[in-house]
Amino acid sequence: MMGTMQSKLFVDRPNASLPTESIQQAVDLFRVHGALWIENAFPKSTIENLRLAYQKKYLRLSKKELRKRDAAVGDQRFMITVDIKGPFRCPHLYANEAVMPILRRLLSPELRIASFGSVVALPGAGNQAIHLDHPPLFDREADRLSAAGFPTYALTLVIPLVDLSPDTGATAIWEGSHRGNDRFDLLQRLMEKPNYSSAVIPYARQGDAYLMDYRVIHGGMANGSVIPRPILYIVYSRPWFRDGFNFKTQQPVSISRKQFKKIPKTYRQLFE
Ligand SMILES: O=C(O)CCC(=O)C(=O)O
Repeated sequence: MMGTMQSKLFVDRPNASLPTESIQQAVDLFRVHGALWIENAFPKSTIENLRLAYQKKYLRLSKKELRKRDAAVGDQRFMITVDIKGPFRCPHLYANEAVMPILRRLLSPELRIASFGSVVALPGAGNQAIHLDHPPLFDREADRLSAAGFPTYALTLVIPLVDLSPDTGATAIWEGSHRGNDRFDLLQRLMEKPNYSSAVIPYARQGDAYLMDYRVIHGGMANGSVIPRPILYIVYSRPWFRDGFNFKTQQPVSISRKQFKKIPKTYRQLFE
């Protein structure tokens, strides 16, 4: 039996800032669990518009084209960098009023967007291999152990563009696996023999989002429905972090000079 996600925050009004106590509560939950489901962060209509734009631009690409872009991240599952323009260039999306204060406290007021894109699980996609999004920052085992309780250096904001359900699947997350000395043993066991009994799955609706520490063990679940399941992701990080692991050939962020100039000055630092 998979558990329900303990780490959850409800936003009363989408795109609105939260009281200080709620921000602190969210930060504390994330630090403990390495994940946080944020309900009602965005207006549903905004997400539906993004879904339509995404469908028009990216779901037209053939599997051959996607493979040429080096985008496969599993069986029938593709990672596509999204051009930051039109509805994707919306400050409520990348600098959301409810989410941003939580991120600033977790990462630093100097945080940056390390990558901005999407993962789409097509109908029939199987379970993704259970994984970490980035290898440990330190190679030597002794250094890894010293780093086991470090604060987060990067995290992913996942924004599902469709309602997630047991049919469409969602992301299975091993809460608490971002820290502790036994996380690598757990990962190895799960990679060798996938077992979801200790995972939690946020069946998020359009308008919800979930945060995952870059160190948390997770994996996309099968899509047994007849519709594609696109999720947008925005990875926020401390300013010194560069993701050379996931983006050897694909661009982490795609924004033209013209579009960058349209970003309000207060948010430009996020993209620098
Ligand atoms: O498809 C999903 O739900 C998650 C995808 C994912 O975790 C990844 O590609 O790293």
